Amino acid sequence: MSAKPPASDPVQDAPQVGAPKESSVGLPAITHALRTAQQQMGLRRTALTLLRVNQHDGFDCPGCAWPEPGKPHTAEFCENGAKAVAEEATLRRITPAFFAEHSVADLRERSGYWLGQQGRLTEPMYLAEGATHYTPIGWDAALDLIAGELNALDSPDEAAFYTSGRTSNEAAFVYQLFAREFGTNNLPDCSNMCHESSSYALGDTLGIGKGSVLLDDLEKADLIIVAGQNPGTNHPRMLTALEGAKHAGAKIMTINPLPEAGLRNFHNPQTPRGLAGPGTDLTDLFLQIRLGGDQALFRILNKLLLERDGATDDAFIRDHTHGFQDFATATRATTWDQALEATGLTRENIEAALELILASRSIIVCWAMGLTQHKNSVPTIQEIVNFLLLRGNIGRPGAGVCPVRGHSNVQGDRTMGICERPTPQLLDALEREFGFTPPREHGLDTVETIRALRDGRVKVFLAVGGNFVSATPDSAVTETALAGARLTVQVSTKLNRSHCVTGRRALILPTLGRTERDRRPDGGDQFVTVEDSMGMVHASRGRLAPAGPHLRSETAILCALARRVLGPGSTTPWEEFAADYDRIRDRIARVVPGFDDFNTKVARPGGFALPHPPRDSRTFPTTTGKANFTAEPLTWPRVPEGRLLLQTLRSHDQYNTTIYGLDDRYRGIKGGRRVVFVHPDDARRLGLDDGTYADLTSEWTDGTERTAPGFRVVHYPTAPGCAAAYYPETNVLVPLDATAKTSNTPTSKSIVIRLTPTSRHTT
Ligand SMILES: Nc1nc2c(c(=O)[nH]1)N[C@H]1C(S)=C(S)[C@@H](COP(=O)(O)OP(=O)(O)OC[C@H]3O[C@@H](n4cnc5c(=O)[nH]c(N)nc54)[C@H](O)[C@@H]3O)O[C@H]1N2
Ligand SMILES: Nc1nc2c(c(=O)[nH]1)N[C@H]1C(S)=C(S)[C@@H](COP(=O)(O)OP(=O)(O)OC[C@H]3O[C@@H](n4cnc5c(=O)[nH]c(N)nc54)[C@H](O)[C@@H]3O)O[C@H]1N2
Ligand SMILES: [Mo]
Repeated sequence: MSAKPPASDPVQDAPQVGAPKESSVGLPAITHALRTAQQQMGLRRTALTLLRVNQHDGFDCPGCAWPEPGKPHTAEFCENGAKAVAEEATLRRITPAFFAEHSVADLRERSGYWLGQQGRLTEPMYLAEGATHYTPIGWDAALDLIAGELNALDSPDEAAFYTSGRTSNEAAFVYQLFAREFGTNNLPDCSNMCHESSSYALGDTLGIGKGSVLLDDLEKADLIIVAGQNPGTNHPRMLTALEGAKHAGAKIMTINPLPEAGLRNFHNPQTPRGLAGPGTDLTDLFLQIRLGGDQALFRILNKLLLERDGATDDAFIRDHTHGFQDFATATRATTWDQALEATGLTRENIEAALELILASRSIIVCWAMGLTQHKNSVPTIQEIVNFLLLRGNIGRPGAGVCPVRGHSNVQGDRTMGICERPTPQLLDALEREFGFTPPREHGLDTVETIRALRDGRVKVFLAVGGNFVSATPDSAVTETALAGARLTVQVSTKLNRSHCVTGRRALILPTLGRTERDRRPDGGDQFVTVEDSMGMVHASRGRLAPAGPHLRSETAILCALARRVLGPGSTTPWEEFAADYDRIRDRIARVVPGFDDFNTKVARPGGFALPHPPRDSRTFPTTTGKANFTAEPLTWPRVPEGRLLLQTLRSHDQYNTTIYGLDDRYRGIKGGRRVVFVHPDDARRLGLDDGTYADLTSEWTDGTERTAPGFRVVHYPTAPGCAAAYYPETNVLVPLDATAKTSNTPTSKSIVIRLTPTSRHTT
């Protein structure tokens, strides 16, 4: 099998368009998974690696955060998990010769797809000020250079420490400890762009910003509502759980502007019926909602429930909640006109939903980015909490909130203290345990970090994982902002645009991935731990030989850096931590609630569940001591005449900014990514035939405009008035200041755009 990367940039963005699929997975998914895996890893490595995914003695899939069942299937991975593994376990390598051949200017012209296809980073590389090429640098020199820059800052707050959600608990814990001992809470992370709205909404109402259901609950539910999520692509193993729930008698309601194939019919590749039979129809009721209309939908449903005799759980409301009267008053004032305008649904649709709800005792609501990346995201999720509280659907089997997390350890990173707004409890515990005074003022989130870079307030930027310049909004603004930094440092497994758009000086520090063996200095193996979307913590052990002899684990890199930056003044045993992660876990056990006896508990196959007071005992650690009803003003996006509302979403062939390929099989797209999905009626009104090209221009409230050129128009059954195109190509359209109320998450799912026909066809 060839493990050679493509030499020239293969992105011929000439999408071919076929009919969208009506069902998902089945044999084609297995074929695709194995083909990609073999291209990157070869046959033997493919078999060896994929059988270790999500097993008790194996590694946690670096794909999504969906939990593993108590007894994993022998092949407990999905098509997209296999692609994530192949992307990391690839045999392709980037060596210093590659950087000698390609200048940074050259790399900046390449597509993200091409950069990723070049393989694993293998040696620390340095871009000196004014240099055109990266050159090799030793680990000691690299770490000295960072320490020199950090210690030369006027204030620790002139540094920002970004985290993407693949980092292990151990690395995350030492990272936040290092940043705080250094003196800053500037710990922006990908969560700021992802489930931050969920964390705010759930924290204020239930007292804990995490989901309240476990995997078993799905089979106990009478109704599962999947809103703003495309699990067929982004959490494929969730389809198996939904299928199990269906077979146990649950109904499924889907709320989405797009008819996503994965939620229609599922061919489970692990059953004969799924492989050869008719598959399982998942969705019982599909509500094709307008973008940003979910707050209004849940508000009108709540009103209808309030009006229906016996539809609410009055004992639960009395004993466990606060703020019911204000909520009820605001909700009763909601009108059908508001609900119909905001949602684009019919009264019959909504009444059908109500009937399904009334027939269901136990209800779970699942959601992802379709709900979190709008201006009204926090009130929307709070409205869902209101909806669940009304019928006592929190803290009993088969019921609850299920925000489905993205990155495989994004939830764990937060639990470990990666957060720009740490709780006083965390800071007190760090102070007690490590004997230093942590900074108390809040730090910068992702959007604020970009502003601070732009304004020269942040001068050193360090990222553990991720692809900051491509994942963040307002690409042109962000790239200029980063270019002003004195030093940018990327701890990474793979090459991406954040290595090409840099500060005046830049470093690439290559690190081990999940799949690789992590050796202690004494020769034994180390393992790390992760937390899934449902608060289960378990071990992850890589088995593959590292991609090169110079790679270091994230934890080892961060401990060595901390030692150099903080010097002998730090009494934290950084060397001991790097040499034996058990020592880090001992400290986590003393600092983070729920981790007592961590080393013993994590040794159990399958790990352990973290406490969740609302789920476990209907206790709500909120300011009122009860679950809080809320009464936020009802809002939805307004779109001027002749404009559309654009959502930016993922294709089936990408992992965030990592592009696996140029197809989006379920939506019928092949060989290109610059497509814009438009309802045929809107397209006709705008004079855009299917197959023509258009420039997308976003219009922001301050009068500024941003354009992404050359998108092929695809007539597609999306909700009228709403368009869709892929991220990150469209991030250039999202204004930096377009963020959700309270959570400050970029509103990547509701951007007002106009489409201008063009003959241009950008490749
Ligand atoms: N293979 C793969 N897996 C992944 C990822 C990946 O890129 N690739 N990314 C990971 C990460 S970090 C995350 S956060 C998750 C993301 O998982 P998802 O949230 O499923 O990802 P998106 O592609 O952004 O899809 C958003 C979905 O919400 C719908 N939607 C958009 N706006 C609205 C709205 O206003 N209302 C409603 N009701 N629906 C709406 C869209 O039509 C789409 O179906 O997946 C994780 N898993
Ligand atoms: N327009 C728009 N923008 C969005 C979104 C959207 O829906 N629309 N979604 C947002 C969401 S939900 C998220 S989570 C963010 C994602 O933002 P990020 O997490 O910053 O981006 P990724 O593309 O996941 O990062 C991929 C890179 O991570 C590195 N990497 C992979 N594995 C490892 C590892 O094990 N260790 C280390 N150190 N590095 C590793 C590789 O170098 C790879 O190139 O993007 C956000 N941006
Ligand atoms: Mo995410």
